[in-house]
Amino acid sequence: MAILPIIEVPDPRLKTVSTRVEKFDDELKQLVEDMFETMYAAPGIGLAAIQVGVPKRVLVIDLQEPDPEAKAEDCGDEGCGHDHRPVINDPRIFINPEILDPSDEQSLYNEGCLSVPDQYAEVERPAQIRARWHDLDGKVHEEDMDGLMATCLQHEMDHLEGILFIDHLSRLKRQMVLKKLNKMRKAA
Ligand code: GNR
Ligand code: NI
Repeated sequence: MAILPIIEVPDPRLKTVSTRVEKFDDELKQLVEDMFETMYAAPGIGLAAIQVGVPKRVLVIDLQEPDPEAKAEDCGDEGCGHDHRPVINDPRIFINPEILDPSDEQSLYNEGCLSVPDQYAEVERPAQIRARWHDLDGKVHEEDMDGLMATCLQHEMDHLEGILFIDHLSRLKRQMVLKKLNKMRKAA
């Protein structure tokens, strides 16, 4: 297991079109393990292989949504303002994913990306999709998705085509986001 460095803009590798996985071998399993460790450490809810410099069509997602059944845990820090509800872990692996019949209905989500750190912007995408992908054994799966899962999978699949969420914004908004990021980097 290893936490891998995450590539950030303007690294040109983020523009790579990733290639399909042909061999479902131990090297692939190792990559997926390292991607989960890297995503949880970041922390993030999804990661594409190209974000750790590997141009293969491999994604991991874990939405880590708060457990609606569980009560908030007291962190001891009075009024700290954070949500301390335990999350439900649901690690998902998508190899060679495809999107089938995206809905005409769109949904807006305030997206972020580990490769564009600490920057957020509203992106519109189809609200419902059907996804098809391979698992680690090469077996094919299909599932209807909506909500954050549909948004996140489409964000991750964009990475496989060398596209970032900021590429969906107007040029003005994209430049504003990149300027803010540079300002933040200089301050750090
Ligand atoms: O951690 C992430 N959060 C997120 C929020 C809204 C829409 C998409 C995402 S994915 C992002 C992690 C990432 O950069 N994946 O490529
Ligand atoms: Ni991203």
